[in-house]
Amino acid sequence: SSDDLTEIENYTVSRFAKPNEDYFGIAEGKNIIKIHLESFQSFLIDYELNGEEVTPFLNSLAAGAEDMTYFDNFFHQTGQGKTADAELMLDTGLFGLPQGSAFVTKAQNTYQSLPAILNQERGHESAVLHGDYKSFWNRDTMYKQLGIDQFFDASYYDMSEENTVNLGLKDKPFFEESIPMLQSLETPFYAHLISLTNHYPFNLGPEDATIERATTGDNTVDNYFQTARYLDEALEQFFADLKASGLYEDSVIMIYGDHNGISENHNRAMAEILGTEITPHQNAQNQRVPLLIRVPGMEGGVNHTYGGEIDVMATLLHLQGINAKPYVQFGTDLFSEEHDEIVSFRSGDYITPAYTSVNGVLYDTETGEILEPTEKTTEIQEKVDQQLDYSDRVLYEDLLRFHAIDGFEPIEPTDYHYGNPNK
Ligand code: GP9
Ligand code: MN
Repeated sequence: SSDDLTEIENYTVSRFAKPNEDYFGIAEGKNIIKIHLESFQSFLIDYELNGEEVTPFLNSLAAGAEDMTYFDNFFHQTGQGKTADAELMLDTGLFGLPQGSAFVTKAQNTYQSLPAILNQERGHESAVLHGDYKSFWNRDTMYKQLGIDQFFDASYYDMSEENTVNLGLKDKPFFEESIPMLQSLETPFYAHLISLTNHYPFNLGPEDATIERATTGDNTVDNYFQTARYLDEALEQFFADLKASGLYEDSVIMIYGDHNGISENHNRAMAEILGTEITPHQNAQNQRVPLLIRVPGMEGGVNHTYGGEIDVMATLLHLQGINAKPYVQFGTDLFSEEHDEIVSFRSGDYITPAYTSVNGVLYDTETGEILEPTEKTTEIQEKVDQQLDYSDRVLYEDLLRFHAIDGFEPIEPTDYHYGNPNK
């Protein structure tokens, strides 16, 4: 009911983290190029396999090249919806559901999404680019609900057999063929490129493999390094192409890993890879995924702030000089002094700079030592439960229907069409 909305709105307003003055509006009117690194975990950054860097290009970015800011304590917060949950969090500031995927079951809801806000407040044209067909994961329906202007799906790409592996289009042709599509957008634009090759089962033909497989004997883990390297090379070429096309200079570039690629079923092999036993505490640490942001005019470097996918929307809004406060969303700006460093996992587990909680067992985040609960940690757990519960209620009760925001026009899904005119 609208009373529920009022309660939740009071909560999001009270939790609002006010923008950092140094960065508020620093990217106003700039393009945003958002790059989704499929199944990419942060342990790959600076990891050496047989003395060789796996992802040399991403490593250079993580070290501050191209003025990138690298968040090395950033976590995915996805549930069963995986990719779709990551997309949902980044574009709405709402958590995925405890079961199933909101992209499938809540694709008729009302949303007040990042692409729509950017469009209305700053004139951004929004686009998603991805090498699978549009109905996969119900994207075509959900994207209309999110107000995404253009959806360049597989029908816009060369999907010939030599161009595809795992779930769809290979990353190299994907990024290469995406350049003219980006150039066709009105500026400023908000473009979301979703990579695909680094996806389970991480197959890659010998013609594309430029690093040896690992040798743990676990196929999934052993393959993972080859597809991660392939993605790294695709990305390096994409940066070069963005520069050559003139799109690079005036764009915010944001890169993120959507979720883990290696599940707990592979703990034995992962222990060998990381040289440490995969305890529940260690497994929680392994849910780090990279977040890198390059903002023209902002100096790069490593930022150790704890945060997660839910925080990206508020961060991007503030960089554009749009106050996140009126929106019912559950993240806080990563650059804000008041940013909340409690990272809620979808399971109700959590991680903070001091504590890691898994299945009700409390650990010291730094050392992994088991700790006794305190008043403080009970309070953190309550906050985590509250946040997830409120977010779920927004989705289950479709509460944003009742949420009027001054100056924000509700999204009209029938205004959006994704047919490829050339097909
Ligand atoms: C589907 C792709 C993968 O197009 O984005 O989804 P996932 O299996 O990672 O949820
Ligand atoms: Mn995914």
